[in-house]
Amino acid sequence: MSNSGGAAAAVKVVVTGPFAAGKTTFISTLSEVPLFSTEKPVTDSSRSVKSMTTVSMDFGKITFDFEEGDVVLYLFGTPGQERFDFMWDVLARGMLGFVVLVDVTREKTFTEAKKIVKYFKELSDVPYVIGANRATGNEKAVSLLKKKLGVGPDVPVVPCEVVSRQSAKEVLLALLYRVSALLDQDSAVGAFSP
Ligand SMILES: Nc1nc2c(ncn2[C@@H]2O[C@H](COP(=O)(O)OP(=O)(O)OP(=O)(O)O)[C@@H](O)[C@H]2O)c(=O)[nH]1
Ligand SMILES: [Mg+2]
Repeated sequence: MSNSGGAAAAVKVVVTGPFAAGKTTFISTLSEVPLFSTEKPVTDSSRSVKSMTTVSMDFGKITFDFEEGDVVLYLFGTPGQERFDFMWDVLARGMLGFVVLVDVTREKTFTEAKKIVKYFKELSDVPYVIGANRATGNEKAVSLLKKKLGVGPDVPVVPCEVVSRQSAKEVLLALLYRVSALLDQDSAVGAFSP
């Protein structure tokens, strides 16, 4: 990625995935500004999983300091519950890439994750990566997730623990390399700059 002159490039990234995958935690772990979040108490049977859920969006920001210049990522987290999916289209507008987080310890959510991947791919043909959350000690579940999602070898599946900043950063870096490679390839680096 060329970002000469030290000017900051801005990239909009959507963080999506099934209910309780760790999306809000991911953005909160990474963001260098206080997390903007819209969490409300869970009112249906999912309450047994956790008490609060995102109802419209999360927002955070992280800067990567590369030799060529800063790249600022604006992170938009979606709600995980399907009844709030009207927000998915809104949040996806103008995104340059997306992350699909999946909690690998909850196999029941893998089918939902596959649907979400399909939905976002149809919204926009941009690079994406899968963040396999809670992967430590769950290598088998990560393999199963890969199989269930049926994504091609060009889609990175990055094992992570989103409570760790370093680990969460690796997921974003995997995405950023794909976004920048495509932009360089298309000679469309200009689109990267705000
Ligand atoms: N131990 C551990 N706990 C995690 C990790 N990631 C998320 N959690 C916990 O898992 C639960 C779900 O995390 P959230 O970040 O609220 O999930 P979400 O995807 O934003 O959920 P919705 O917005 O309701 O769809 C929370 O209780 C987190 O504290 C992780 O890597 N390790
Ligand atoms: Mg959330």
